[in-house]
Amino acid sequence: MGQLTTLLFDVDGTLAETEEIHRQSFNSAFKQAGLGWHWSAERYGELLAVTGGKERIKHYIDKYAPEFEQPDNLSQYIADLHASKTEHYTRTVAEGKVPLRPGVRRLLNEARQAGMRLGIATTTTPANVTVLLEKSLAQDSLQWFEVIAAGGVVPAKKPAPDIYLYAMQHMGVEPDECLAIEDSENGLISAQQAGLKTLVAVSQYTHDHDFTNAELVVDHLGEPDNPSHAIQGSMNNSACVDIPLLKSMWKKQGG
Ligand code: XBP
Ligand code: MG
Repeated sequence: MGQLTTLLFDVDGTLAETEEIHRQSFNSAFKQAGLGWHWSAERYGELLAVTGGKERIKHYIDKYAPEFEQPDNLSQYIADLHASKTEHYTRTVAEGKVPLRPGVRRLLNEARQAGMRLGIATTTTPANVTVLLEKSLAQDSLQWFEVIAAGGVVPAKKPAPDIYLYAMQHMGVEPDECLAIEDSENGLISAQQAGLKTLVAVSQYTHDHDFTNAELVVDHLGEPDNPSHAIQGSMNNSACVDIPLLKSMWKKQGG
């Protein structure tokens, strides 16, 4: 009988409500470039269906900016615009004012104390992960994760399974000893296509996403004084998402 040895965490929307900062950073980059583009929260919620900031900008141009005079080297233009956005984003997060979501720090510490292995599988740019972990979690927290699989290290971003497969390959673990923690429909699809049992903590931009196939969907990972609530599946009488709950969920799903 195997056991649950490894937790794989998504970043944006899962560790912290960072998508709103991404949105503001995109808008700052557009303004700095003299573009009259502004992504409202509503528009951004739609655009999040496309993962990856560069892919998202290209999708926006194709769908919403037909008047945009495309430069000869559009992909370089987008890459430069995205690099500017990443500068805005990392500068904001580096101020250390981005709080982790409820239960994230607690669960990570519980997992470490239980000797579990930790990895990250995210679509976002690596620099965004570094600054969030160092400034919002702990200065040395990059070392807590055996792999930080981020952004363009794989050919296809979520919902493709690539980033989770990459993370497991680099950790030398099999899907049946892992569990993924996500916030979005694309993330759920990616993790499940990689063969992973998945817990979803719904986030600010994913309340209307389809999580039908998720083993457990909660409002957040919870704290003893701020309990989680199951939106789908059962909390097994746990007040918050803790290691025993993850292990029982994992077993129930044929772990
Ligand atoms: C979320 C994403 C990212 C961010 C923006 O990643 O899809 O594209 O929205 O970051 P995840 P970049 O939920 O997998 O962490 O602009 O660096 O892509
Ligand atoms: Mg996410």
